[in-house]
Amino acid sequence: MAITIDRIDTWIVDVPTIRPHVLSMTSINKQVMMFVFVTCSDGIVGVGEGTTIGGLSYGDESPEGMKLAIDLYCTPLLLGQNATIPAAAMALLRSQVVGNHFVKNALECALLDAAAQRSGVAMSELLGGRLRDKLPVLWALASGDTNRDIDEATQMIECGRHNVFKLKIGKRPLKEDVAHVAAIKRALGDRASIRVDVNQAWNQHTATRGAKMLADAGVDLIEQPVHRADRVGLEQLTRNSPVPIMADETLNGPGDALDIARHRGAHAFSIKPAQSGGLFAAGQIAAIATAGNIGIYGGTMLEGGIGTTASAQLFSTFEKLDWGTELFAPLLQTEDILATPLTYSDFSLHVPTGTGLGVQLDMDKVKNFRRDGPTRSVH
Ligand code: MUC
Ligand code: MG
Repeated sequence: MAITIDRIDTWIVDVPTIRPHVLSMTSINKQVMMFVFVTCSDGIVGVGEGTTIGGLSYGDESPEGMKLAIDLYCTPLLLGQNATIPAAAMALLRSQVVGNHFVKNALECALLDAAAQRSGVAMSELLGGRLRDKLPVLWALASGDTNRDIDEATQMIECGRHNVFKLKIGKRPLKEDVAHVAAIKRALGDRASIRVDVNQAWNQHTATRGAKMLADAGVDLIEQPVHRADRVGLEQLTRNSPVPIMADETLNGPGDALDIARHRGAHAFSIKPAQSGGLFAAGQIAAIATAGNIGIYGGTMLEGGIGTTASAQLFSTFEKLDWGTELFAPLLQTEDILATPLTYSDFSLHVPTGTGLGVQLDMDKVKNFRRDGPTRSVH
């Protein structure tokens, strides 16, 4: 008898951050995670996560909206489907649900987690096979305060956790932002690589000036300087900037990747499974980047332990990982909601080796942080 998808539960969980995280478009003090649990008829439960930044201020989907989309539209489609063929379940979902990339990614992760547990392998093996056990991981300096950022970075370097830093800029006038970046680079010197993420805040003129000023300040990479819709602007910058340009918010799936690659519209791609519409879609972006000779970077939506591990499982299969990863976000939360926290050392994240995702949620902690709602048990 076929093993079927028997039940799907969604929870919203709020965990505070260790400090404010300030981006050009919003500041956050907590991270909101939507967890989806897919229970199969053989008793195996797969889990996935849908997380974004600042409700709807970063992208088109919010955790609350993801929950609603799954409860109302995806669950009725998936119940009773064969749980052993995640690709078929996802094809059905894609045929009936437009967009909703974060939702698709969370469900695909849960289906793959369950399938990999059932097969007794790590999720990376269903995604093509693991090529590395450790992923280089940077830290984002985004407290909004230059001295606090310098202290934070110094501590990270000294304890061997991170020596690459991404500075979130774009909120302040250009000159102030560049002074902030230059002060941090001066303080850290050759001990660290400094990159910036503008989160779409600049127009073309500011971006052109900013790229030159940031080059003089010693910055190694500029992420998404202009609005996500301004592909032509990104392409022009890529042609002229003295610092490599990375695409992030403009990259919402393999179609975007192909379009950008065709026009040589970026030097690097920040690959995010949620933004891409799933783990396999993110893998397809990596293939397009490789074919187009575009640098690869493992991005994050500041997911907690589940989403971060899913991304790590995928990124571990990448042949090229030119710019490393930013899978640091569980460390930004005050409480780790995994039964065994992920290991960060040697400036790297260790990819879990157990079956499925290879990590388990600490359900007591998760229940503690869970928003009020139906208290049906998932285990
Ligand atoms: C983004 O804009 O890349 C990743 C790191 C961080 O601080 O924010 C996220 C999203
Ligand atoms: Mg970014």
